[in-house]
Amino acid sequence: MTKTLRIAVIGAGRMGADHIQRLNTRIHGAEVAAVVDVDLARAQAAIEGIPGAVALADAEEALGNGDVNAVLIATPGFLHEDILLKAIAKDIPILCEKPLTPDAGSAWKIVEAEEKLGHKRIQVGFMRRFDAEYAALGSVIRDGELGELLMLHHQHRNPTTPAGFTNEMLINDSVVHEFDAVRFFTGEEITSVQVRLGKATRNAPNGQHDPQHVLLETESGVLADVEIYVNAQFGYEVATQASLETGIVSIGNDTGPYVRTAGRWGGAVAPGFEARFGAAYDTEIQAWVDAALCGGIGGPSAWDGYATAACCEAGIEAQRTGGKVAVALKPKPALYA
Ligand code: ISE
Repeated sequence: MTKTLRIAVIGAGRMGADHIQRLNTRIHGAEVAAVVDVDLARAQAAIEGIPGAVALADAEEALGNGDVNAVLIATPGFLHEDILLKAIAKDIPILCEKPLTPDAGSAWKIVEAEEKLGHKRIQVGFMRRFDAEYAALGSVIRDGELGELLMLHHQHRNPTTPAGFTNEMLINDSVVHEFDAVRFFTGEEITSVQVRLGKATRNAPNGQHDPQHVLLETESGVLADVEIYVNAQFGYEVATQASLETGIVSIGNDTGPYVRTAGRWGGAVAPGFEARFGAAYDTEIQAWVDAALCGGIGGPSAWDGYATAACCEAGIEAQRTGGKVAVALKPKPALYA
């Protein structure tokens, strides 16, 4: 059994750089062996100070490197399919940032390829499942101490969007997290998605309608709404309020410390997802490494990636048509039962 994961990190952008830093400083049992980026200078900058790591411009070359025995994919979602299929063919542990792929057809190809392998190799980067408050709310719901879960209300706010962030990405790059969160909290699949476009901010770039209101329904009829607002200017905020039969539970609103001083009171607003979910990312990546060293995965699977991709596809149609769009899922393969 491998004692150390020697990881090729594909993509040295914002998320990739954050993972490289965490792998190099805080994660046990893993090392960065290679960093791949189409911008070779960016890959070279990312490996500075990491002994034995190489910088490459081609993912296939990294996967063929004898020193690499695992891969972390942190490129934009539309580039995932090709790298995933190549990594599955190598039968090595894979951590794939969300979305697995942006649409159901390509995500299903990944599920089929992994099913053919006969064991799970892909963990999908839904880090919120590893956030302490998310985990606590999940336990409250599962334990049933406040009765049945009836509704979920989500607020997902980003300060601004990077260049190239399309209107569709509000759904398949941002709300994809809530698709997974709703499935995580309810233990059910999502059956329909509706998107309403109301009054838009003047701070959104051309082509983006922001904010949007997304309404989901699950198998047992739990309703979940999401305010996705990605040019909210003030900071990064991800919060959820759950309505149960005998109580209301809120998470994600308060970031300590809470200060009272001359003329003002209050807490802090996180500037971005690295700060808000830093601890969750650390826990997520350590869980992946620990499980991968034992031949498994330690979090959301390719099925979760496929099911959320199907929600994204429905969400984008709903964005376009304004209608309520059913989520069509193929039967779940036995590997993910
Ligand atoms: C980004 O890719 C993330 O994953 C963040 O968690 C999310 O808040 C943001 O909207 C996405 O663009």
